[in-house]
Amino acid sequence: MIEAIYSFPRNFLWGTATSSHQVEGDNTNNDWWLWESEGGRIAKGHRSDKACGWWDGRWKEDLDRAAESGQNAHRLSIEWSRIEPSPGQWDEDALDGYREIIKGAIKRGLTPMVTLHHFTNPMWMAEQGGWLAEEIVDWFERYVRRVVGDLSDLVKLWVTINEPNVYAYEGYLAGLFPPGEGSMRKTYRVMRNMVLAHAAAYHAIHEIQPEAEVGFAHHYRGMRPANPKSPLDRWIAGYRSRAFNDLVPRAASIGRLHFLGKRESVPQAAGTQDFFGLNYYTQEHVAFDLRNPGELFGRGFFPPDADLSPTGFIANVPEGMWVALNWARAYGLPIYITENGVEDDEDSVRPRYLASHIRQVWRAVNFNWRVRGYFWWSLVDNFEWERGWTQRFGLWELDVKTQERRKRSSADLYAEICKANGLSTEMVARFAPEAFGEIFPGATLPEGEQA
Ligand code: IFM
Repeated sequence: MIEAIYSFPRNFLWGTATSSHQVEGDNTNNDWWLWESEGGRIAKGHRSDKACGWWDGRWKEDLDRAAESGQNAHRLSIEWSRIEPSPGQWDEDALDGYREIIKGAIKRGLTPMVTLHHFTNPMWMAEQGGWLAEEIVDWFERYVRRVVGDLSDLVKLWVTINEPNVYAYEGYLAGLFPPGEGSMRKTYRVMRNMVLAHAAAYHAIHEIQPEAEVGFAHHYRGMRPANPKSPLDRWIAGYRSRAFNDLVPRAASIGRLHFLGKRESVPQAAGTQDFFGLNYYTQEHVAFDLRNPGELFGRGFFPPDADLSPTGFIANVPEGMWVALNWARAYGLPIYITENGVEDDEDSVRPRYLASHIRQVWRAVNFNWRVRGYFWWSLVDNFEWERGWTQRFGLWELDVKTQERRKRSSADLYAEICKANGLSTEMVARFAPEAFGEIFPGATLPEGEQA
Protein backbone atom coordinates (compact mmCIF):
# COMPACT_ATOMS: atom_id res chain seq x y z
CA MET A 1 0.00 0.00 0.00
CA ILE A 2 1.25 3.49 -0.78
CA GLU A 3 1.49 5.46 2.47
CA ALA A 4 -0.49 8.67 2.63
CA ILE A 5 -0.74 11.14 5.46
CA TYR A 6 -3.08 14.02 6.19
CA SER A 7 -0.53 16.45 7.64
CA PHE A 8 -1.24 19.43 9.87
CA PRO A 9 0.61 22.76 10.06
CA ARG A 10 3.62 23.26 12.32
CA ASN A 11 2.63 24.56 15.78
CA PHE A 12 -0.83 23.00 15.56
CA LEU A 13 -2.11 22.40 19.11
CA TRP A 14 -3.06 18.82 19.96
CA GLY A 15 -4.61 18.36 23.35
CA THR A 16 -7.39 17.02 25.49
CA ALA A 17 -9.96 18.99 27.49
CA THR A 18 -11.18 18.58 31.07
CA SER A 19 -13.21 20.65 33.53
CA SER A 20 -12.74 21.28 37.23
CA HIS A 21 -15.88 19.67 38.64
CA GLN A 22 -15.58 16.67 36.35
CA VAL A 23 -12.03 15.74 37.39
CA GLU A 24 -11.10 17.40 40.69
CA GLY A 25 -13.32 15.78 43.30
CA ASP A 26 -14.59 17.24 46.57
CA ASN A 27 -16.03 20.40 45.05
CA THR A 28 -18.28 20.66 48.06
CA ASN A 29 -18.96 24.38 47.77
CA ASN A 30 -20.71 24.53 44.40
CA ASP A 31 -24.29 24.09 43.19
CA TRP A 32 -23.58 20.74 41.50
CA TRP A 33 -22.42 19.17 44.75
CA LEU A 34 -25.74 20.07 46.33
CA TRP A 35 -27.68 18.94 43.22
CA GLU A 36 -25.93 15.54 43.32
CA SER A 37 -26.68 15.12 47.01
CA GLU A 38 -30.41 15.80 46.61
CA GLY A 39 -31.12 12.40 45.05
CA GLY A 40 -33.06 11.57 41.89
CA ARG A 41 -31.10 14.01 39.77
CA ILE A 42 -28.19 11.95 38.47
CA ALA A 43 -28.28 8.62 36.62
CA LYS A 44 -28.08 5.70 39.04
CA GLY A 45 -27.67 8.12 41.94
CA HIS A 46 -24.04 8.67 40.97
CA ARG A 47 -22.02 11.49 42.53
CA SER A 48 -18.83 13.25 41.56
CA ASP A 49 -17.23 12.46 44.96
CA LYS A 50 -13.47 12.19 44.35
CA ALA A 51 -14.01 12.39 40.55
CA CYS A 52 -10.55 11.70 39.05
CA GLY A 53 -8.74 12.84 42.18
CA TRP A 54 -7.09 15.86 40.55
CA TRP A 55 -7.40 18.05 43.63
CA ASP A 56 -5.59 15.32 45.56
CA GLY A 57 -2.73 15.50 43.05
CA ARG A 58 -3.66 12.94 40.40
CA TRP A 59 -3.50 15.70 37.75
CA LYS A 60 0.24 14.96 37.73
CA GLU A 61 -0.07 11.41 36.51
CA ASP A 62 -2.79 12.35 34.00
CA LEU A 63 -0.79 15.24 32.56
CA ASP A 64 2.21 12.87 32.36
CA ARG A 65 0.03 10.60 30.25
CA ALA A 66 -1.00 13.51 28.02
CA ALA A 67 2.56 14.68 27.51
CA GLU A 68 4.01 11.21 26.97
CA SER A 69 1.45 10.61 24.27
CA GLY A 70 2.64 13.56 22.22
CA GLN A 71 0.04 16.15 23.20
CA ASN A 72 1.31 19.74 23.33
CA ALA A 73 -1.68 21.49 24.94
CA HIS A 74 -4.29 20.98 27.62
CA ARG A 75 -7.62 22.71 28.23
CA LEU A 76 -8.66 22.79 31.90
CA SER A 77 -10.99 24.93 33.97
CA ILE A 78 -10.85 26.89 37.20
CA GLU A 79 -13.45 26.22 39.87
CA TRP A 80 -14.95 29.56 40.88
CA SER A 81 -16.28 28.11 44.16
CA ARG A 82 -12.72 27.27 45.25
CA ILE A 83 -11.29 30.68 44.38
CA GLU A 84 -14.10 32.75 45.89
CA PRO A 85 -15.81 30.58 48.54
CA SER A 86 -17.82 33.56 49.77
CA PRO A 87 -18.43 36.91 48.05
CA GLY A 88 -15.22 38.90 47.72
CA GLN A 89 -13.22 36.41 49.87
CA TRP A 90 -10.29 34.89 47.99
CA ASP A 91 -8.72 31.57 48.80
CA GLU A 92 -5.01 32.04 48.17
CA ASP A 93 -4.29 28.33 48.62
CA ALA A 94 -6.74 27.48 45.85
CA LEU A 95 -5.12 30.03 43.56
CA ASP A 96 -1.74 28.51 44.38
CA GLY A 97 -3.18 25.06 43.63
CA TYR A 98 -4.14 26.15 40.11
CA ARG A 99 -0.77 27.87 39.68
CA GLU A 100 0.90 24.59 40.44
CA ILE A 101 -1.28 22.63 38.00
CA ILE A 102 -0.75 25.14 35.20
CA LYS A 103 2.98 25.30 35.84
CA GLY A 104 2.95 21.50 35.82
CA ALA A 105 1.26 21.52 32.41
CA ILE A 106 3.79 23.99 31.00
CA LYS A 107 6.70 21.99 32.45
CA ARG A 108 5.38 18.98 30.56
CA GLY A 109 5.23 20.92 27.29
CA LEU A 110 1.45 21.42 27.39
CA THR A 111 0.21 24.90 26.42
CA PRO A 112 -2.60 25.70 28.85
CA MET A 113 -5.99 26.89 27.64
CA VAL A 114 -7.95 27.93 30.73
CA THR A 115 -11.74 28.07 31.03
CA LEU A 116 -13.11 30.39 33.71
CA HIS A 117 -16.64 29.01 33.95
CA HIS A 118 -17.60 25.43 33.11
CA PHE A 119 -21.17 24.81 34.33
CA THR A 120 -20.61 25.09 38.12
CA ASN A 121 -21.32 28.05 40.42
CA PRO A 122 -20.29 28.90 43.98
CA MET A 123 -23.13 28.18 46.41
CA TRP A 124 -23.35 31.82 47.50
CA MET A 125 -23.81 32.91 43.90
CA ALA A 126 -26.46 30.27 43.15
CA GLU A 127 -28.33 31.25 46.35
CA GLN A 128 -28.36 34.89 45.30
CA GLY A 129 -30.03 34.18 41.96
CA GLY A 130 -27.22 32.62 39.94
CA TRP A 131 -27.10 33.61 36.27
CA LEU A 132 -30.48 35.35 36.55
CA ALA A 133 -29.23 37.85 39.13
CA GLU A 134 -28.80 41.50 38.13
CA GLU A 135 -25.33 41.52 39.71
CA ILE A 136 -23.98 38.49 37.88
CA VAL A 137 -21.94 40.48 35.37
CA ASP A 138 -20.13 42.34 38.16
CA TRP A 139 -19.59 39.14 40.18
CA PHE A 140 -18.13 37.31 37.22
CA GLU A 141 -15.89 40.21 36.25
CA ARG A 142 -14.57 40.51 39.83
CA TYR A 143 -13.70 36.80 39.87
CA VAL A 144 -12.12 36.93 36.40
CA ARG A 145 -9.97 39.93 37.33
CA ARG A 146 -8.66 38.09 40.38
CA VAL A 147 -7.81 34.88 38.49
CA VAL A 148 -6.32 36.55 35.43
CA GLY A 149 -4.40 39.02 37.59
CA ASP A 150 -2.83 36.02 39.29
CA LEU A 151 -2.19 33.72 36.34
CA SER A 152 -1.51 36.01 33.38
CA ASP A 153 2.21 35.24 33.52
CA LEU A 154 1.38 31.59 32.75
CA VAL A 155 -1.74 31.61 30.58
CA LYS A 156 -2.39 33.32 27.27
CA LEU A 157 -5.42 31.38 25.99
CA TRP A 158 -8.59 32.10 27.99
CA VAL A 159 -12.07 30.67 27.51
CA THR A 160 -14.46 32.82 29.52
CA ILE A 161 -17.52 30.53 29.53
CA ASN A 162 -18.05 26.97 28.35
CA GLU A 163 -21.16 26.30 26.24
CA PRO A 164 -23.52 29.08 27.39
CA ASN A 165 -26.28 27.58 25.20
CA VAL A 166 -25.99 24.12 26.82
CA TYR A 167 -25.80 25.64 30.30
CA ALA A 168 -28.90 27.78 29.74
CA TYR A 169 -31.00 25.09 28.02
CA GLU A 170 -30.11 22.29 30.45
CA GLY A 171 -30.51 24.38 33.59
CA TYR A 172 -33.43 26.62 32.64
CA LEU A 173 -35.45 24.75 30.00
CA ALA A 174 -34.79 20.99 30.21
CA GLY A 175 -34.20 21.21 33.96
CA LEU A 176 -31.44 18.61 33.92
CA PHE A 177 -28.78 20.90 35.41
CA PRO A 178 -29.25 23.03 38.53
CA PRO A 179 -31.37 25.01 39.19
CA GLY A 180 -33.72 22.65 37.29
CA GLU A 181 -36.07 25.23 35.79
CA GLY A 182 -38.32 24.96 32.73
CA SER A 183 -38.81 28.48 31.43
CA MET A 184 -38.05 29.83 27.97
CA ARG A 185 -37.98 33.36 29.33
CA LYS A 186 -35.33 32.47 31.92
CA THR A 187 -33.33 30.50 29.35
CA TYR A 188 -33.05 33.62 27.23
CA ARG A 189 -32.21 35.76 30.28
CA VAL A 190 -29.37 33.44 31.27
CA MET A 191 -27.88 33.38 27.77
CA ARG A 192 -28.11 37.16 27.65
CA ASN A 193 -26.39 37.51 31.01
CA MET A 194 -23.69 35.10 29.93
CA VAL A 195 -23.04 37.19 26.83
CA LEU A 196 -22.77 40.32 28.98
CA ALA A 197 -20.55 38.59 31.54
CA HIS A 198 -18.32 37.31 28.75
CA ALA A 199 -18.07 40.80 27.28
CA ALA A 200 -17.11 42.29 30.66
CA ALA A 201 -14.56 39.51 31.17
CA TYR A 202 -13.15 40.00 27.66
CA HIS A 203 -12.52 43.70 28.24
CA ALA A 204 -11.13 43.10 31.75
CA ILE A 205 -8.73 40.39 30.57
CA HIS A 206 -7.39 42.61 27.80
CA GLU A 207 -6.91 45.46 30.25
CA ILE A 208 -4.83 43.20 32.51
CA GLN A 209 -3.12 41.26 29.75
CA PRO A 210 -3.20 42.97 26.34
CA GLU A 211 -1.58 40.01 24.57
CA ALA A 212 -4.20 37.51 25.84
CA GLU A 213 -6.36 35.57 23.40
CA VAL A 214 -9.92 35.30 24.67
CA GLY A 215 -13.00 33.46 23.48
CA PHE A 216 -15.98 31.28 24.44
CA ALA A 217 -16.34 27.54 23.88
CA HIS A 218 -19.48 27.28 21.71
CA HIS A 219 -21.39 24.03 21.47
CA TYR A 220 -22.55 23.53 17.89
CA ARG A 221 -25.13 20.80 17.34
CA GLY A 222 -25.74 19.91 13.71
CA MET A 223 -29.46 20.05 12.85
CA ARG A 224 -30.72 18.66 9.55
CA PRO A 225 -34.38 18.64 8.42
CA ALA A 226 -35.68 15.07 8.88
CA ASN A 227 -37.35 15.29 5.47
CA PRO A 228 -35.50 17.83 3.32
CA LYS A 229 -38.56 18.04 1.03
CA SER A 230 -40.83 19.13 3.89
CA PRO A 231 -40.97 22.94 4.27
CA LEU A 232 -42.02 22.53 7.91
CA ASP A 233 -39.06 20.28 8.72
CA ARG A 234 -36.71 22.68 6.95
CA TRP A 235 -38.17 25.63 8.81
CA ILE A 236 -38.03 24.01 12.26
CA ALA A 237 -34.46 22.75 11.76
CA GLY A 238 -33.33 26.25 10.81
CA TYR A 239 -35.33 27.87 13.61
CA ARG A 240 -33.93 25.56 16.30
CA SER A 241 -30.43 25.89 14.97
CA ARG A 242 -30.64 29.68 15.09
CA ALA A 243 -31.98 29.61 18.66
CA PHE A 244 -29.42 27.07 19.90
CA ASN A 245 -26.33 27.58 17.77
CA ASP A 246 -26.32 31.20 16.62
CA LEU A 247 -27.52 33.41 19.45
CA VAL A 248 -24.31 33.67 21.50
CA PRO A 249 -21.68 33.81 18.73
CA ARG A 250 -23.71 36.38 16.79
CA ALA A 251 -24.02 38.56 19.88
CA ALA A 252 -20.28 38.32 20.53
CA SER A 253 -19.67 39.26 16.92
CA ILE A 254 -22.16 42.00 16.04
CA GLY A 255 -23.44 43.04 19.47
CA ARG A 256 -27.06 42.07 18.89
CA LEU A 257 -29.16 39.39 20.56
CA HIS A 258 -31.88 37.77 18.52
CA PHE A 259 -34.01 35.06 20.15
CA LEU A 260 -37.43 33.79 19.08
CA GLY A 261 -38.47 37.11 17.60
CA LYS A 262 -36.97 39.21 20.42
CA ARG A 263 -34.15 41.63 19.55
CA GLU A 264 -31.81 43.42 21.92
CA SER A 265 -28.74 45.50 21.37
CA VAL A 266 -25.61 44.64 23.42
CA PRO A 267 -22.94 46.86 21.85
CA GLN A 268 -20.37 46.06 24.57
CA ALA A 269 -20.31 42.45 23.31
CA ALA A 270 -19.47 43.28 19.69
CA GLY A 271 -16.09 41.94 18.58
CA THR A 272 -15.33 40.20 21.88
CA GLN A 273 -13.70 37.05 20.55
CA ASP A 274 -10.06 36.70 19.51
CA PHE A 275 -10.65 33.11 18.48
CA PHE A 276 -13.66 30.91 17.87
CA GLY A 277 -13.86 27.99 20.31
CA LEU A 278 -15.89 25.19 18.74
CA ASN A 279 -17.27 22.17 20.58
CA TYR A 280 -18.70 19.67 18.10
CA TYR A 281 -20.01 16.20 18.95
CA THR A 282 -22.90 15.23 16.70
CA GLN A 283 -25.64 16.07 14.24
CA GLU A 284 -29.33 15.23 14.60
CA HIS A 285 -32.39 15.20 12.34
CA VAL A 286 -35.23 17.54 13.24
CA ALA A 287 -38.91 17.02 12.41
CA PHE A 288 -41.73 19.51 12.90
CA ASP A 289 -43.94 18.26 15.75
CA LEU A 290 -46.96 20.25 16.92
CA ARG A 291 -47.21 18.05 20.03
CA ASN A 292 -43.84 19.23 21.29
CA PRO A 293 -44.16 22.92 22.22
CA GLY A 294 -41.54 22.51 25.00
CA GLU A 295 -38.91 21.92 22.32
CA LEU A 296 -40.03 24.74 20.04
CA PHE A 297 -42.36 22.44 18.07
CA GLY A 298 -39.54 20.27 16.86
CA ARG A 299 -38.34 16.78 17.62
CA GLY A 300 -34.66 15.95 17.33
CA PHE A 301 -33.59 12.36 16.73
CA PHE A 302 -30.90 10.19 15.17
CA PRO A 303 -31.95 8.23 12.06
CA PRO A 304 -32.28 4.42 12.41
CA ASP A 305 -29.08 3.71 10.46
CA ALA A 306 -26.96 6.11 12.58
CA ASP A 307 -23.58 4.93 13.90
CA LEU A 308 -24.43 5.40 17.59
CA SER A 309 -22.35 5.53 20.76
CA PRO A 310 -23.18 2.78 23.28
CA THR A 311 -25.82 4.73 25.20
CA GLY A 312 -27.20 6.33 22.01
CA PHE A 313 -26.12 9.80 23.16
CA ILE A 314 -23.99 10.60 20.14
CA ALA A 315 -24.22 9.67 16.46
CA ASN A 316 -20.92 9.51 14.64
CA VAL A 317 -21.39 12.12 11.88
CA PRO A 318 -17.93 13.33 10.83
CA GLU A 319 -19.36 15.37 7.96
CA GLY A 320 -21.07 17.43 10.68
CA MET A 321 -17.62 18.56 11.86
CA TRP A 322 -17.02 19.97 8.40
CA VAL A 323 -20.39 21.72 8.46
CA ALA A 324 -19.62 23.09 11.94
CA LEU A 325 -16.21 24.37 10.86
CA ASN A 326 -17.72 26.02 7.81
CA TRP A 327 -20.32 27.67 10.06
CA ALA A 328 -17.67 28.83 12.55
CA ARG A 329 -15.38 30.14 9.82
CA ALA A 330 -18.01 32.69 8.80
CA TYR A 331 -17.06 34.62 11.96
CA GLY A 332 -13.66 35.36 10.40
CA LEU A 333 -11.63 34.29 13.43
CA PRO A 334 -8.96 31.67 14.04
CA ILE A 335 -10.66 28.49 15.27
CA TYR A 336 -9.79 26.11 18.06
CA ILE A 337 -11.79 22.92 18.31
CA THR A 338 -12.19 23.18 22.06
CA GLU A 339 -14.04 19.82 22.35
CA ASN A 340 -14.82 16.79 20.23
CA GLY A 341 -15.38 13.26 21.47
CA VAL A 342 -17.66 10.33 22.05
CA GLU A 343 -18.78 8.27 25.04
CA ASP A 344 -17.77 4.65 24.51
CA ASP A 345 -16.92 2.36 27.42
CA GLU A 346 -15.92 -0.45 25.04
CA ASP A 347 -13.81 1.76 22.78
CA SER A 348 -15.57 0.22 19.80
CA VAL A 349 -16.77 3.42 18.07
CA ARG A 350 -14.13 5.85 19.37
CA PRO A 351 -11.20 4.95 17.07
CA ARG A 352 -13.22 5.47 13.88
CA TYR A 353 -14.98 8.51 15.35
CA LEU A 354 -11.60 10.06 16.20
CA ALA A 355 -9.92 9.27 12.89
CA SER A 356 -12.83 10.36 10.72
CA HIS A 357 -13.32 13.64 12.62
CA ILE A 358 -9.60 14.42 12.37
CA ARG A 359 -9.90 13.90 8.65
CA GLN A 360 -12.65 16.53 8.47
CA VAL A 361 -10.49 18.94 10.44
CA TRP A 362 -7.69 18.28 7.99
CA ARG A 363 -10.00 19.09 5.05
CA ALA A 364 -10.56 22.50 6.60
CA VAL A 365 -6.86 23.03 7.25
CA ASN A 366 -6.12 21.95 3.70
CA PHE A 367 -8.37 24.76 2.44
CA ASN A 368 -6.33 27.11 4.58
CA TRP A 369 -9.16 27.71 7.03
CA ARG A 370 -7.53 29.05 10.18
CA VAL A 371 -7.90 26.04 12.46
CA ARG A 372 -5.22 26.34 15.15
CA GLY A 373 -5.77 23.37 17.42
CA TYR A 374 -7.85 20.39 18.45
CA PHE A 375 -8.80 19.27 21.98
CA TRP A 376 -10.24 15.80 22.43
CA TRP A 377 -12.89 15.33 25.12
CA SER A 378 -11.52 13.83 27.27
CA LEU A 379 -8.21 12.66 28.70
CA VAL A 380 -9.63 10.26 31.28
CA ASP A 381 -13.22 9.17 32.02
CA ASN A 382 -14.79 11.85 34.17
CA PHE A 383 -18.05 12.80 35.87
CA GLU A 384 -20.63 13.33 33.10
CA TRP A 385 -23.10 15.68 34.81
CA GLU A 386 -26.68 14.32 34.96
CA ARG A 387 -25.41 11.14 33.26
CA GLY A 388 -23.02 10.51 36.13
CA TRP A 389 -20.46 7.78 35.46
CA THR A 390 -22.71 5.97 32.97
CA GLN A 391 -20.93 7.63 30.06
CA ARG A 392 -17.21 7.23 29.45
CA PHE A 393 -15.47 9.79 27.25
CA GLY A 394 -11.84 9.14 28.26
CA LEU A 395 -8.84 8.01 26.23
CA TRP A 396 -8.01 6.38 29.55
CA GLU A 397 -10.59 4.33 31.40
CA LEU A 398 -11.10 5.16 35.08
CA ASP A 399 -12.04 2.78 37.85
CA VAL A 400 -13.89 5.25 40.04
CA LYS A 401 -13.46 3.19 43.22
CA THR A 402 -9.75 2.39 42.96
CA GLN A 403 -8.77 5.43 40.85
CA GLU A 404 -6.82 3.10 38.56
CA ARG A 405 -6.43 4.15 34.95
CA ARG A 406 -6.30 1.79 31.99
CA LYS A 407 -5.26 2.89 28.55
CA ARG A 408 -7.76 2.42 25.74
CA SER A 409 -6.67 1.67 22.19
CA SER A 410 -7.86 5.15 21.13
CA ALA A 411 -5.19 6.66 23.40
CA ASP A 412 -2.56 4.96 21.24
CA LEU A 413 -4.21 6.15 18.05
CA TYR A 414 -4.40 9.74 19.32
CA ALA A 415 -0.77 9.55 20.49
CA GLU A 416 0.32 8.51 17.00
CA ILE A 417 -1.69 11.36 15.44
CA CYS A 418 -0.19 13.93 17.83
CA LYS A 419 3.37 12.66 17.39
CA ALA A 420 3.13 12.51 13.58
CA ASN A 421 1.18 15.81 13.47
CA GLY A 422 -1.09 14.00 11.05
CA LEU A 423 -3.24 10.99 10.29
CA SER A 424 -1.80 8.24 8.06
CA THR A 425 -3.24 5.36 6.05
CA GLU A 426 -1.20 3.03 8.22
CA MET A 427 -2.77 4.33 11.44
CA VAL A 428 -6.30 4.05 10.09
CA ALA A 429 -5.62 0.56 8.73
CA ARG A 430 -4.50 -0.57 12.19
CA PHE A 431 -6.94 1.25 14.47
CA ALA A 432 -10.10 1.79 12.43
CA PRO A 433 -9.95 -0.42 9.31
CA GLU A 434 -13.76 -0.30 9.00
CA ALA A 435 -13.53 3.45 8.26
CA PHE A 436 -10.55 3.19 5.89
CA GLY A 437 -12.56 3.64 2.68
CA GLU A 438 -14.36 6.69 4.05
CA ILE A 439 -11.19 8.34 5.36
CA PHE A 440 -8.92 7.53 2.41
CA PRO A 441 -11.29 7.18 -0.54
CA GLY A 442 -9.68 5.31 -3.40
CA ALA A 443 -6.84 3.78 -1.34
CA THR A 444 -6.81 0.06 -0.57
CA LEU A 445 -6.29 -1.58 2.79
CA PRO A 446 -3.02 -3.47 3.13
CA GLU A 447 -3.34 -7.26 3.00
CA GLY A 448 -4.23 -8.80 6.32
CA GLU A 449 -6.06 -5.72 7.67
CA GLN A 450 -9.73 -6.38 8.27
CA ALA A 451 -12.33 -3.89 7.10
O1 IFM B 1 -18.69 16.53 29.54
C1 IFM B 1 -19.21 17.51 28.71
C2 IFM B 1 -18.48 18.82 28.91
O2 IFM B 1 -18.50 19.22 30.24
C3 IFM B 1 -19.12 19.90 28.06
N1 IFM B 1 -19.27 19.47 26.68
C4 IFM B 1 -19.83 18.16 26.42
C5 IFM B 1 -19.12 17.11 27.26
C6 IFM B 1 -19.69 15.70 26.97
O3 IFM B 1 -21.01 15.58 27.38
